[in-house]
Amino acid sequence: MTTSRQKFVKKLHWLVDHLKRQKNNYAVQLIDRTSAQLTGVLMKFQNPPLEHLISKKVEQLGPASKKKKMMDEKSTPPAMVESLVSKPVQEVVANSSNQVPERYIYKGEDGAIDASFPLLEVPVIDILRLLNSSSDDDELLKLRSALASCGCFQAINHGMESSFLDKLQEIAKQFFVLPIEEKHKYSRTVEDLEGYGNDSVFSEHQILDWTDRLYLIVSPEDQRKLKFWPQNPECFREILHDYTTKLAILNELILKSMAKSLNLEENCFLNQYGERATMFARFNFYPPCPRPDRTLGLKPHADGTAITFLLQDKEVEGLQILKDGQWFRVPIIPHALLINVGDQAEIMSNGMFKSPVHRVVTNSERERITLAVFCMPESNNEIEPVEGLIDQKRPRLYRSMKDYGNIYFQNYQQGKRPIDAAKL
Ligand SMILES: O=C(O)CCC(=O)C(=O)O
Repeated sequence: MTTSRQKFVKKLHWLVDHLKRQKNNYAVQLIDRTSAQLTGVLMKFQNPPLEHLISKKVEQLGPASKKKKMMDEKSTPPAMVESLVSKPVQEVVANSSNQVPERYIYKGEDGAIDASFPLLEVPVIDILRLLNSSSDDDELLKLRSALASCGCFQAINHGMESSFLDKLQEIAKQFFVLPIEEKHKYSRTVEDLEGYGNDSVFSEHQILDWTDRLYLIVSPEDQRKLKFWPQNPECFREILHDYTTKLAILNELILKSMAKSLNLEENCFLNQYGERATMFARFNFYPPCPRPDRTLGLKPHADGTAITFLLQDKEVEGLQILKDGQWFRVPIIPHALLINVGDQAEIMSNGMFKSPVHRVVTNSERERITLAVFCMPESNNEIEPVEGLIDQKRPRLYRSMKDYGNIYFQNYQQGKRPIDAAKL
């Protein structure tokens, strides 16, 4: 096996060099990606039908010149989301006798992994007061300063009963503790980002997150793929629908308040959303981990959203935010929603609001369950810094762009900070 693989890698290197000499960068990208995928296949299946895989892949790719033409026509590369899906961590745990496989171990790239960093003072904002506030109200000033400094706040008095949020936590837990076969009915596939599962694997060196997820498109409603929405527990769909309907209202209120806090017309951010704004829900399950000092539940990232709502676990901490170059723990306030801005709000606000980099650490004692809901403008809508926030003192920092979600995905997978691609 090693010999065929070495031969294959050598051939690919030759091909990549050859294409580089011809300056065919797009073909190089495709080949690099294909090489990573095939390496993943080799790792997954001990006895790979190698030649068959290569010829099939080459057939799928077609001549590089044809792909190049497609790219020129669309001006962005066609989605390159093919990848392998890694095994759910719950299954790794079940088979690993308290060992963490090498693929989950960080080698120090993200600094010390430590669950005892200081607590961040995340501002607490009363949503009811925000709703009734005039432009110089304290709550609006607090919102502005929270989003300009740490990029997030804890929302209380948001209109959702504690018992309802408990129910939401409960259905998440009921889903993740189902038998493996039952959960696999909702498994994501290589083509779909949605469903139950884990990281896509793009390269053999990729370090995996110690988490299992259930990822679902919620809006626009006609885009929902119900085959991924659990029917067990029975009330799952109804409760998630109720929750996200309430969040859509809250999202609108927050966007209006953000505009008001900057003395702008209240719809200026909302207007960039479009009729068919997108909402995704992601249930995160972090099993206890025997090596919390070397493993991350979720690698550092900022969100590609405009607004993200996080329902934290009521008892188990894990989220950390990077502020002024230092990691801080995010405190738990039971039944509060942790709301943060994402890259698209940073762009629309011309950098006034900061999309925070965050990560999740694990612990060896207890599992942790959270629910993140990601809200963003319709992908066909152009987003850009609001006019009222551009002047001589504060020049425009970001370009106009459509489909930031796709730009985000492409950059994130290459380990780059996606918002850098939007900077002028
Ligand atoms: O689970 C958490 O605390 C954070 C989740 C998160 O950042 C995400 O799902 O993108």
